[in-house]
Amino acid sequence: MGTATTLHFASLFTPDGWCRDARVTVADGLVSALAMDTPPQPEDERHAVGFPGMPNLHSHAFQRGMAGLAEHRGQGEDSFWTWREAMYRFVHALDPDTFEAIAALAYMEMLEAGFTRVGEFHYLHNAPDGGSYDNPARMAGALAAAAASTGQALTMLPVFYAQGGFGGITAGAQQRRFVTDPESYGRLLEGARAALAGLDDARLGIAPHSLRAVTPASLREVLALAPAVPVHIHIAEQEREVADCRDWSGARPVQWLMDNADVGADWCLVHATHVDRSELAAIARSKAVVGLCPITEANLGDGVFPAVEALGQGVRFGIGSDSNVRIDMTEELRLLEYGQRLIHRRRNCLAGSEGGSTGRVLFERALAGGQQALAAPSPLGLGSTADIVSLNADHPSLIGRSGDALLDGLMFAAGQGAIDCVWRRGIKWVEGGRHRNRDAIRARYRMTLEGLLA
Ligand code: NGQ
Ligand code: ZN
Repeated sequence: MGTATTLHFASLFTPDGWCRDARVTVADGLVSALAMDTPPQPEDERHAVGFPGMPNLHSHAFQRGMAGLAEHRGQGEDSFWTWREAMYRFVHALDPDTFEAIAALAYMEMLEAGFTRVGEFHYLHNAPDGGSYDNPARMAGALAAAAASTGQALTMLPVFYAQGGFGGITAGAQQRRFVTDPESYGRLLEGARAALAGLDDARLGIAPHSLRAVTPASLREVLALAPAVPVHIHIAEQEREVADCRDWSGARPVQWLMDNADVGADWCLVHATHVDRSELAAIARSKAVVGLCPITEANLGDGVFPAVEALGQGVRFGIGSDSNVRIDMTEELRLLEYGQRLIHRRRNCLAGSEGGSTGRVLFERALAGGQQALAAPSPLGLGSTADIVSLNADHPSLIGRSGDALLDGLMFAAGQGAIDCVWRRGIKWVEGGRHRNRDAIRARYRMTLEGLLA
């Protein structure tokens, strides 16, 4: 047993609400005692405001390396689909080493942003010629290494990708690094499990890429390979995808999924942007989590998720940084609310009942949804990993605030700049807003990008 340390927070936000004078004792990375209304003891490390780290339920870490590189007009109209072409070109150049260097930067920035677990929707499995690496989980291993060197907790979601589009269209040359069949996918899962074996708090799930990329039969086979683990899928992100799904099946994507798979609380429907009322009701009944990625959905021109209707129906949600064009927890939640304000021309759209704080509702819902979707330990529970964020209470946008007004101030005024320390499994990886390995991780990233973009 290592020695225990105790953190004292004048204000601590927990899933049960705000607590004053909270002492959190951490032993071997886990919360071993929690006491409220207790003044600080001389040996305590003192902080003003703390809250649980936020899960980031959807990331493609490598896309951090192309952030901002697809913001100029091409020929004709730019869209999600033209962005995807640029992404495919970038992906082609990556190898295990460059992949790891980019992921390390992304995972470090996630910690600095207050994200203490990432759901990595990982599909870059194969070598550039489309053949499997000697170890089929070679690239998954690179992600595990990035998680280890940054302290980030990882829920690895190896992706199953079988076809280029609805109706059995063969995957194109640009997609060959993603493709497996159900049998080789089974080996990949085994390899990924081995890659995670030495990593603290890692979880493994599965991820059929999208209804576009799987056949009904292969989807069933893959779901049967790994029962009782998180299942993540991209769904109904683009209007063209909805139209193609209807042409193929007669049903909208979410409707098709609900009719053809046993969608329950272990599922995460990523985006689910284009859903109608009955689809929202079905998602609510299923207890599945919707994985919202507001910054990426804005960047890619996907559309706006009907969040007011969804929350009204009791749909669960979490947030993800997806393309990692920006890595900012507060910005994701703020943009989720602002999209609704712009559409409905009202304020505090997602605050719930009268008197509700928008910052608090967004924060606590995303915390619960992210935890569920990533099979994460309960935030700040006894015996859970000590994954905690503290704020710099001297930030101008936080001065004089207490309780929910701190979350409103963080989300709408201060932004990520107010984050002071981040503990992951009891280790203070971020202090004064800086990750302890920032210089080395940035230096490696710089060399990597200079090589890739040369
Ligand atoms: C992805 N990203 O897998 O990275 C996708 C693009 C696709 C988003 N959907 C590729 N945001 O969906 O076919
Ligand atoms: Zn995605």
